[in-house]
Amino acid sequence: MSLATDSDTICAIATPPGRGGVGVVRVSGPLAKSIANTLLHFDPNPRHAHYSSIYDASGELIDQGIVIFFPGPNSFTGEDVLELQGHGGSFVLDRLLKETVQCGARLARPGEFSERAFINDKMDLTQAEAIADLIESSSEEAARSAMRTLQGEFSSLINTLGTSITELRVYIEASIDFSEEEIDFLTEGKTNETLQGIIEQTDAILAQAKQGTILREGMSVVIAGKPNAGKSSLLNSLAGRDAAIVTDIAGTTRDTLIEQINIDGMPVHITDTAGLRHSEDVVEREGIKRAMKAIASADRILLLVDAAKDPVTLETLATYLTEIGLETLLEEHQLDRLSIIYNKIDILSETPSIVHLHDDKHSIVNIKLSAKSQDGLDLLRQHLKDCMGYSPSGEGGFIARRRHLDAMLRARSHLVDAQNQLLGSREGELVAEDLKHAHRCLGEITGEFTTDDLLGKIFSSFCVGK
Ligand SMILES: Nc1nc2c(ncn2[C@@H]2O[C@H](COP(=O)(O)OP(=O)(O)O)[C@@H](O)[C@H]2O)c(=O)[nH]1
Ligand SMILES: [Mg+2]
Repeated sequence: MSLATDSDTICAIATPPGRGGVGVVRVSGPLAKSIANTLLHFDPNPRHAHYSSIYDASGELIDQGIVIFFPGPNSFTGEDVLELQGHGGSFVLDRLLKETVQCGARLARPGEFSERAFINDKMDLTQAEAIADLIESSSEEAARSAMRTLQGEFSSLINTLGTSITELRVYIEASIDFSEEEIDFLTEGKTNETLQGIIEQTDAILAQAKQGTILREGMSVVIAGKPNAGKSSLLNSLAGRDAAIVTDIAGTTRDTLIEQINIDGMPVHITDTAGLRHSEDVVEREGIKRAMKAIASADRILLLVDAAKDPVTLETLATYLTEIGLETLLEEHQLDRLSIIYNKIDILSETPSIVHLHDDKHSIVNIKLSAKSQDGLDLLRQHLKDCMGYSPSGEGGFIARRRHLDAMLRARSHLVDAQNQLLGSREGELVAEDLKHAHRCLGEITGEFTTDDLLGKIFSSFCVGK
């Protein structure tokens, strides 16, 4: 770790902007104690909740509230920390903040309190990230999982894996020194067995981490199709409220509209779009442009069609997509993101179903439902979970980020390289080298090995005051 904490004292309003019952100003650094003296006119006891008046430099009363002083290292950041819990009005809090700056503190950057906690070894990087993820979690399941990561469950799995890798490397390096025995030792099955066990352990953590990233990032779904197919009705049914306007007038929806829902804890961002058709109307054309943009980036595209009017099949799909301007979906792998939804089966008195439409090149899921009567919506919900490979874990899941997955995948590929060396060339030194790389990748996850750039990127996405 090369990043060092500076000796500045930092301050920030830790509560959200606006009015609230209580508002908190947080101060961390060497001046925290003298700031307390100046603002409170007395020396607070460590970790004691004082009900106190808070004054400005001229002695005028600014506010009254609870103040707590945490001497380092037993504080959130590991430094001296002062918390001023005043009344939650923006002018009061601004004045408190200004006074702390007058006393020599500077305004904290986003995430700077957490960054200091990390640098002072109060928590590792996954735990610091979990704080931000807990604050931003968009479902109960996500919040629970973030809490587990914050408790260190993810880090402890990574650390255990790292220890196993190091032990194997040390064992291999020790035997390299006895070169006559090296061959015997590398050919005996035990080394490979241990390595195989480590790879399997990595896969198990990877599978859990993948669930964790779904919980954190959620799934983006876009509902697309011709005007009047029932797109807005489907959005409303999934959201459980009348979010979008539904009429039988084609072209009602002209802008994209996003609703956040969750399916068994999986956060889903659903976008309703303007109906796709040729239009001379400027507003509608802009809406269609926005729809295209949403379609381009979605995890899943639901092509909604009126079952009675447009029973699209695999044979007619290409023509149909071209007709509504979605021919780009015919390009390589784009159809993998598409599901065809037959809506309005209530009119045809059909029952809901889910089938795969096959030809020699494609297999596309086809769901029959009714957005109006809500029959078949459960099939759609299950299908969306299946698309992401989401399986709610109940107990024991933890939150993870894409960055963690990337690092784990790189670690895994070094482990596989090590195994290939072991079974192929049998060069002990090369095996040890691969194991070292694998360990390094795991260290990036917990922050044992990181660059200042990466840390800057991670902490700057936090909120101010955290
Ligand atoms: N019978 C029936 N009508 C539906 C269904 N879904 C939507 N509609 C009707 O189709 C019309 C267009 O619906 P809307 O959701 O605005 O379609 P959009 O233009 O694709 O957003 C409205 O009159 C809806 O009430 C359905 O499942 N069954
Ligand atoms: Mg609509």
